[in-house]
Amino acid sequence: MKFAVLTIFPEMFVPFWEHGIIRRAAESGKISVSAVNIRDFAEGRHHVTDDRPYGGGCGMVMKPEPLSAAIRAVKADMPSARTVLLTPQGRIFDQKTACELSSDEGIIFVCGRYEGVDERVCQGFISDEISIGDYVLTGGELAAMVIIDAVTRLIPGVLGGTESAEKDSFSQGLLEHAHYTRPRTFEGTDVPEVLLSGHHKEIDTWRLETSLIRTFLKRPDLLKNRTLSIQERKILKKWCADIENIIRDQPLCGTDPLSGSQ
Ligand code: 6GU
Repeated sequence: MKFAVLTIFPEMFVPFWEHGIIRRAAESGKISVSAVNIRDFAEGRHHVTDDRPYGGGCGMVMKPEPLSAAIRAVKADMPSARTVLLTPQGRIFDQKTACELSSDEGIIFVCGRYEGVDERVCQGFISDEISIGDYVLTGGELAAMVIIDAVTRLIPGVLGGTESAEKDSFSQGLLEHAHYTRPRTFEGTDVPEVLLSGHHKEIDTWRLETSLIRTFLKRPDLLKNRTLSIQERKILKKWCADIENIIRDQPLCGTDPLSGSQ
């Protein structure tokens, strides 16, 4: 997978390319990365990339000529790549989109800055608009890094055997189960006994249970949009029964503070 990023701050990407899994993926040839300076495509002595908006108003707009020239130059090397504009107006990035993008041959990211990009560039040179969430960043650079990071780890062979993408939070529509490592007792809290038992089936069941309960407590919206497996249904029903038993076994006492009566 080839990633090219068009930005006026290419230096922002240097530490990103040079660490961790992104670095390893680049070194092993699973990805190739480049940050292209839009300023290099700007004419004139000052290589200006922005200008005042027609119609007035505050803020600056990215000029169309340098940006379109930069996109054309990069596209010549990556003819099959989609051209993604990072903008808060784009569709919201999620794990499913990361998965879709991970089978592309190449992606060109265009990082907007200032108040926005000249509309004629958006219309003539951009195939996708993506946002990373409902908040406003000063530019698309961090968003491009977020997307490149999430996509890279899904490319086959990028994660080693010990770091699996299949068990990720979201990949099965559930949050990941709880994790423990040594020591066995930390500040008075023990690792759950089942994890020390060596019973792989029981461990899998426990993990699925913690995964389900976490999702229910932290992100119930994820459960609503997902079909439960037979085993998951069983686990949830067991909890329901356990909770009902607890309630049934409690004696009724005191008054109901919500009813307002004494
Ligand atoms: Cl992709 N760009 C900017 N500037 N702000 C954002 C964003 C992108 N995604 C969320 N906020």
